[in-house]
Amino acid sequence: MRRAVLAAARELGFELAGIAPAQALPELQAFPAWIASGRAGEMRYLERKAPRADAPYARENILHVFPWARSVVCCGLVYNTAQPKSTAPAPPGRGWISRYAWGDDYHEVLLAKLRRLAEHLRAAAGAAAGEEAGEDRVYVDTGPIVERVYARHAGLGWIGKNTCLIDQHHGSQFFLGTLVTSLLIAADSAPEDRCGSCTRCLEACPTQALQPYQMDARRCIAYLTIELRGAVPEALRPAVGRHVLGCDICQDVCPWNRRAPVTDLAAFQPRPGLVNPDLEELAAMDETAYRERFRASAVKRAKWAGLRRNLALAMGNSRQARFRPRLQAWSESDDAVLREHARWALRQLEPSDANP
Ligand code: B12
Ligand code: SF4
Ligand code: SF4
Repeated sequence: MRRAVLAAARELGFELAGIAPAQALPELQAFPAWIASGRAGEMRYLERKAPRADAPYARENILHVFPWARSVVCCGLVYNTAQPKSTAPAPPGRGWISRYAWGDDYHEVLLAKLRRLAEHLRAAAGAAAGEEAGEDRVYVDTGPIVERVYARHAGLGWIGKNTCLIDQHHGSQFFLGTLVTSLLIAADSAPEDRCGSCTRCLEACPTQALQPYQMDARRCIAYLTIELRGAVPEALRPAVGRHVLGCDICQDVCPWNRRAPVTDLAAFQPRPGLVNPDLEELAAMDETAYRERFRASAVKRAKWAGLRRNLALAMGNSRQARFRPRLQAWSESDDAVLREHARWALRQLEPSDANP
């Protein structure tokens, strides 16, 4: 059954696949303290409670929510494409949308593959046992599972100091998909940590969001530009730089991504204009054009309001006077958050002697 499910995962296009045991894993002991320290920010879904009084958080142990689970099939799908890194020089006034959001929404791409994988597994189990396989669930992001921890124990990679899961051949620019099953399948083992004495990601992070193997998500640009609704804390705005959605810096400086392979999957190839996007071109879209352009795209998670807020910050941080008309228009917007961010951005465009 193990061989059949891993072969099926490869056939479906997953570059990485392995099996973890469905049990509380040692890294998850750090989870309650991470939540209690407030580092999840406003991502309340991470605090989902377990249906057991002695175990506060669902994510502490997969068995809290899936008591029938015996194995976790973890799969990785590369999204890296042959495009410049965020750390490479770009023309002035260009923004950055994270690499993972250039193509189609990854949730749908992976879920379709995982559903087919579950069918393969049921068929293999039925053939082996002469009866129907039991329960299973498939998830990409949204399940009460800390996916990287299970994927590590499924042998897909080690958790780097930047908190990403890294494979020595594929780097870290791959998504994870998870299939929880009641079938018992022989598990893999976790690979060794190959970060060594490197600290590049910790040093390159513009907001100092990282400590080795742990993140303060409240400071991460991915959180600030995608998850956070409302105002971006003023102290962090300059460090957000040109990012309008997500951030790739701690992966782009990682030596394991230097020669990482790229995908030829059509769904993950960049849509036009999203690599080093023109800020004014994005800002000129009305809401209808935005919905049309980002249909079935992960960019939609930031919402129309969030994207415009982020564009205002990136324009201010660019110090390019050509963005003044757009920012002036936004500084009178009915949207209070956009109005305030545009006014902040206009102050960044003032000559430096007036703005020491
Ligand atoms: C919330 C979330 C975020 C948050 C918080 C990120 C974070 N580090 O926790 C924000 C919005 C910031 C974010 C950003 C990104 N995310 Co995200 N995110 C998630 C999500 C939905 C939950 C993660 C979670 O539970 N975090 C809670 C913390 C506690 O978990 P953790 O960092 O994984 O920490 C564990 C380990 O680090 C472990 N640990 C391991 N070793 C050690 C050693 C020590 C000493 C200690 C103390 C702890 C420790 O302890 C923790 C468990 O208790 C997952 C999907 C999922 N369901 O898992 C995707 C996921 C992790 N994200 C993903 C991606 C692609 C990204 C971005 C690259 C997107 C972007 N470019 O903008 C960035 C990467 C930023 C980064 N450096 O991690 C991928 C990661 C793939 C990979 N190869 O690693 C995932 C798996 C989604 C997917 N299905 O593919 N994300
Ligand atoms: S994604 Fe960007 S802001 Fe977040 S930890 Fe990595 S470098 Fe820092
Ligand atoms: S940059 Fe260095 S320390 Fe950071 S994740 Fe990559 S190898 Fe590990």
